[in-house]
Order: sequence, then structure tokens, then C-alpha cells
Amino acid sequence: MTQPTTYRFSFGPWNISEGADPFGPMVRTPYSFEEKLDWYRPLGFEGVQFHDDDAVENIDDLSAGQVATKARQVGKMLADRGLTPEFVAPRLWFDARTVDGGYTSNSPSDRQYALDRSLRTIDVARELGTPNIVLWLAREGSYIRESKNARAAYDRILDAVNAMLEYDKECRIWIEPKPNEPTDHAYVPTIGHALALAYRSVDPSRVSGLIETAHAILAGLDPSDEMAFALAHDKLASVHLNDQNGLKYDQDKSFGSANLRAAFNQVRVLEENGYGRRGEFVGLDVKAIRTQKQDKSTAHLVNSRKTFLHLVEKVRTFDRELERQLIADRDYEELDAYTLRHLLGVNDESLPAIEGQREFSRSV
Ligand code: XUL
Ligand code: MN
Repeated sequence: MTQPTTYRFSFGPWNISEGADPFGPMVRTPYSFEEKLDWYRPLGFEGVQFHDDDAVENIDDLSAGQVATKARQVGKMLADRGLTPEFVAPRLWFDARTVDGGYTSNSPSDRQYALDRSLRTIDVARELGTPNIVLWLAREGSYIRESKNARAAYDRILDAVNAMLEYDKECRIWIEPKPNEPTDHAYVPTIGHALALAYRSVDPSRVSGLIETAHAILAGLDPSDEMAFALAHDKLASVHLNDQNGLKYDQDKSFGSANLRAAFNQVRVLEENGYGRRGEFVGLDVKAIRTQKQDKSTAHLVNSRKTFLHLVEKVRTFDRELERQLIADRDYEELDAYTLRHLLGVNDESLPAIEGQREFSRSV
């Protein structure tokens, strides 16, 4: 019998945040990068997700040599704390030159900036000690469709991916699709789009996907089925588990907080397909509730991790023989009801007492 997977978890420094939103200021005071790193192990995490400038501040103002030196120092800070860099993502959405997009900007010089910055990100990753690059294609899209040529945009994204693969023969690219925000219409909105790009690249074996729960929901799709699709292609490199209450701004709620059953099904598809056995991290991309006070700035990370592990237990204790029988009988009503009882941790024996209780409260 195969041993059960021992999961390992990651998050990014941006997941300990100050609560600022587009309509209001910070509500918690910032912690330094070092303070955040010190928390990882005590909170139960060993993987660190990075944007390039989380690791190397003011990256655009430094020479290639200075960037490498700084990244190496951060790599040492990780090693000293027993931490592993999971990936580095180029932040192609803050600079003035990315206002109209990065790889798909209408300005050739801005497109060049986006590519140069991405190659620098690969340098950072190499010095930190990871081959993995995440592309969240934040501004590769449009606010009005007539402003860009979408057909040309897909070729430009592919050219950028190919240039990165050629630049460093070891690097691996994980595309993190998202259908909107900050743009209205994103060019790579789902994992299907991301994997189609992967297969067209010069080295499909080095291009795969990262699926974020909230992003799938924003696309109107079920996150566990999206994960199943990537797993079927052996292209689920990582996940960003969180939650999302319907079609709103990207909420990054704690895992399971809006839809516990959908969370169960994400854990189910990961667990049943051996996700994590080759070292893949269970990544979280969660934010504290804006109104949360300072002293609980990391509770959402701990809670999301615990919810994941509780749901692993729910998957492992699901009655497989009953499931097999109910599927064979096409008794999906009972499969539905059993799933809910299992998640609630109840059985029908507890009902008479509860119903009796109601009789009692009515009579007084
Ligand atoms: C944005 C998002 C990013 C990526 C990394 O919605 O999820 O934080 O995960 O760039
Ligand atoms: Mn994410």
C-alpha cells in the first residue's frame, strides 16, 4: 500500500498584508520581510512564493550583478530558516511601462521592458535556488476590446514564453490564469487557455499551470474540475487555494470559507491524484479579512492550512464501499446526502434527539 502523502505548504509575503483596498488605506501596520520569514516555520509552512521585487526591492534600478548578489543573500536567509523558494513571478503590473500590458502592450519599447524584466526574474529565481517562474498575466488583456489585436496578443505571449525558455534551459514556467482584474478581459482566462499555450511553446515539457481557486470561480468554473483537467495533462505544477464568494472582486478568502464542499472537492481531486508526491506545494494565496485587528495578521494562513488538513481527513475517511455501491445503483440523492453528513460529521441517529428538542422548546 502506498504511504499517505505528507503535504507541505507555501505562501507569499504579500499574504501577510495591511488591508488597504482601492477605496481605503491600510488598517494594519506592516511587518518587515525578515519578520515574515521568521513566521513561516512556526506557522507550519516551508515554501516561500515570491514576486521578483519581494526578493529584490527596486529591481529595475539595479545592475544584473547587484540583482544576483541581493537574490543570493535572500537565498541564504531562506536556507538559514529551513525554507524553500517555491517560485518567482515577474511583477509586470506596477511599473509605468506596464500600464497598457506587459508582453501585449501596444508599445514595442514597453514590450521589451516586460521581456527584459522577465529574464531578470529568471536570474533572481536561479540565485534563490528555484527553476520555477509563475506568470500571472495581470495586464495582458484589455479594458475595451478595440484597443488591442487579441490575435497578435496571443502570439506575443507565446513569443515571451519561448524567449524565457530559450534564455534558461533549466527554467520552468507555470502560467496562473485569471479571467479579469485588473483588466476587464484577460487573454489567458482559464487553465485550458494556459495549457494550449504550453503545448505550442518550444518546450511543452517545461510549461505547465498553477490554478487559483478564486480565479477559477471568477471564470464561472469549478476549481476542482479545473484542477482535474490540469492533472489529466500532468500539468498541475501548483495551486493557490483560497475562496471566493461569487462573481465579485478577487477576494482571496481563507480556504473553505465561502464553499466548504467545493473546498472538499479540491482536496479530493488533489489527494486522489497523488498531488504533492513529487514535492508539489499546497500553495495558499489568502488575505486576512480587512477588518481583522493586527494581532491576528496570520490567522487566515493557519486556518486555511488546518482546513486543508481536516479535509484531507474527510477524503481519507470517505466510505469508499458505500460510494461504489451508490454509484453502481445510480443513487445520487443518497451520495449527495452522505457527502453532506460526512462533511457535517453527523449521522441520522442524532436526529431524533434534535427533533425531540424542538418538540420540547415548542411546548414551553
Ligand atoms: C493575483 C494573484 C497573484 C499571483 C502571483 O490575483 O493571484 O498574487 O498569485 O503573481
Ligand atoms: Mn494567486
